[in-house]
Amino acid sequence: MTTAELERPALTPHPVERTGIVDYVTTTDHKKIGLLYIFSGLAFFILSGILSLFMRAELTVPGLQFLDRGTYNQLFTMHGTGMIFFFAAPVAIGLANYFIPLQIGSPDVAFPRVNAFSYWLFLFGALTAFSGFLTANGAAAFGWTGYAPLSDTTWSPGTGANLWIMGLIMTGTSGILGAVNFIGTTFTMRAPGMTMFRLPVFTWNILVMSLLIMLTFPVLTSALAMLFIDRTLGGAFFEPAQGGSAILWQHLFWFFGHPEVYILILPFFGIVTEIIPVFSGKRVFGYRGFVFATMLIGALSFSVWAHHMFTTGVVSTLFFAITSMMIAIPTGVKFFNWIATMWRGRLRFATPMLFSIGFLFMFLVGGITGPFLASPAIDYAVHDTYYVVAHFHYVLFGGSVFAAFAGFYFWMPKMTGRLLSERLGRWHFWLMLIGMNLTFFPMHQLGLDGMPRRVADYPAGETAWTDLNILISVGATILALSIAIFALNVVLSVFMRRGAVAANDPWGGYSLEWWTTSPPPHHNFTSLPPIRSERPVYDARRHETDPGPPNG
Ligand code: HAS
Ligand code: CU
Repeated sequence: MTTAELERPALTPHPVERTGIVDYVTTTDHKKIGLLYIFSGLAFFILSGILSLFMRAELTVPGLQFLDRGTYNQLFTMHGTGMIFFFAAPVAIGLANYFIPLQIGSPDVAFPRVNAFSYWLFLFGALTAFSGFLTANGAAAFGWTGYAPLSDTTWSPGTGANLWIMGLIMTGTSGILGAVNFIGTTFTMRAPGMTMFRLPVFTWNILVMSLLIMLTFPVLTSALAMLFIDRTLGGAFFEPAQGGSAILWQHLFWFFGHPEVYILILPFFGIVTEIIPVFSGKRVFGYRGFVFATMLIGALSFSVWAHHMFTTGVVSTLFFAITSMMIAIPTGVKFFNWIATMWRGRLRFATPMLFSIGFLFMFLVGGITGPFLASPAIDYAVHDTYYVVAHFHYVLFGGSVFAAFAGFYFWMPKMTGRLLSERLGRWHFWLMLIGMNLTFFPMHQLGLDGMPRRVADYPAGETAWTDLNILISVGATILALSIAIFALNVVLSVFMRRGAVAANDPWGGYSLEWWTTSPPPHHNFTSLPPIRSERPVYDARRHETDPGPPNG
């Protein structure tokens, strides 16, 4: 190997290209589109979070104080819709947009114009759904699951529901186009030497996520189209009185909806799998195990949908209980691999690692309540109670959100050229950890005590419920505070440029994004190191300090 091959780009930050708003509107650069996705996703995170604070204000004590029941229904519907469709998936897609081309050594994604189109379709779709709040009857109010017959015109008259359907059809189409792009990019744009089994695990997980999107989003989109026909053209797909089937909606929705929950976690598994090895000073334990476990989770996720429908009485509880519990096996493989990666490593507890470890503990709590819910006998007791709310917030907040923040602290320096403040980052982490547990842990107890989900009020006689609800609202306030600290951190460190200037590789990273400048130039790379393993930058760094035998 020649020294020229090993020559790294200058260690000074790349002069940030001065870009105006117009440039972001017309761009087809995957990095700018990635940033657009990330910042729009974060905006919807804050918006949907504010909706939940209104719900917490209402639920703190019994009696209706601020909201009427109808408004409350709109709030939880748009909270769930916003968090799942407009925040969690888009932020993952944004990070994937930014980092997949970098991680595989490519100048851009396979279809840059389609990529720009996907982003704008997503943004306008999300705004369309939220615009329901501006209509006479308000926004959709039947939950993010849109169950029939609640979503028909008798129960949900008005334009808000139609806007919700249209919005989701748009964001769903955007997701499909995004998935096509990631699959095309990963299969066709890899740098020489970047074989499939040298792909960073994040890229692998996005690939599997994309396959899940390709196979399930069309199902949701079709169901939504059918619902739209029922509502506006006199169709009767989901109207039993006219020969339709309400349960059909649930089958279609959950055939999409259960793989969707893995769409919402696989990218974030990928992020922590990038971070833990770097901050443990070791290579990832069981690389192939991770990849195959991801594939197995993806495949199994198509066979479990009816665990959301146990109490309908029309599904085989035994079959779906067994398949659901089997998912614990590949997930458990990942857990043991994460722990083995840290085992005897030289651990560094910088913020990305703190959030990753927070993820491990919190996701574990949420994951473990999964098999409980997958046991039909238990599910019959706790279905539609706060126990389910506790489960999915531990996996989605404790899992996806913790890992997303791990990713932000890890990659923000690469995207912006500035490191976020570690001090504010630690405040953010600890407050979020405390707030999250105060908010969501008591919900297990509330659920076991029988408090139903999706209600604006509860009886004043249930004093235990009131105590727990007060605790939960205190927790939610702490959570909101922690997010405000993160926002402050971004404003101070990035926008006001107070953060330390990031070198190419501030953490001692392994994958190719750490080879180029922070932020990378328009076409990403001026040179690439030889790619001989899944961590080429680490190999090159080793080679610089110890070049080995000549010509070696
Ligand atoms: Fe879930 C409901 C079952 C993972 C998200 N889930 C939801 C909802 C959401 C959601 C959003 O079977 C509510 C939807 C709504 O609005 O109605 N879930 C599971 C199972 C797993 C699981 C079995 N869920 C997730 C992930 C999510 C997510 C990931 C998003 C990120 N979930 C259910 C069921 C319902 C449900 C029912 C319906 C409830 C109802 O009544 O409505 C698994 O993938 C979890 C696997 C992970 C672990 C932890 C790590 C594994 C280790 C290995 C050893 C563990 C073993 C198990 C051997 C298990 C460490 C030991 C078993 C013991 C019982 C101790
Ligand atoms: Cu499920």
